[in-house]
Amino acid sequence: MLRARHESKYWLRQPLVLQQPAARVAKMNFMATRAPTLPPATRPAPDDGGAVVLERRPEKTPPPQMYQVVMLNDDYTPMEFVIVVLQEFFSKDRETATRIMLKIHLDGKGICGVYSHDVAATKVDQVLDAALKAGHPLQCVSEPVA
Ligand code: TYC
Repeated sequence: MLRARHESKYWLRQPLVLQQPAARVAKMNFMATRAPTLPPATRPAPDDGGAVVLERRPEKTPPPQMYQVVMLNDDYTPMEFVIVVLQEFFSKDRETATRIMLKIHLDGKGICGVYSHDVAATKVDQVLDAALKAGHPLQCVSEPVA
């Protein structure tokens, strides 16, 4: 049977902009009576019973491995040179530098500071470079902190 346009069940399918003003209003009124549909992303899957799946959060990044710069004793490097090196490259005040130097002198080695890998390597380079230039056999190494 041939129906008038407004009787057709397809009349609402036309794009809203193409419809006559009265049809647009009728469609808007009609839509206002419908329950809003959820967007697909938030609509629960039909067969999951509304279950919520929590995603496992990735593990926290572990703190970076730290390295201690250890200075070694020898019989030739002057105490004063070691104190100045500790002040200059390890930012120690005179008193702390003297205490560390004496500890190294007595124990054979001592920790100058703890740093990230690259910073520790740079400190070692600076000490060895200064010792070499001054003609002292002062040695130091960097080692991972347990
Ligand atoms: N033992 C050295 C001396 O008697 C002093 C010294 C201290 C050298 C610490 C090295 O890392 C060192 N002159």
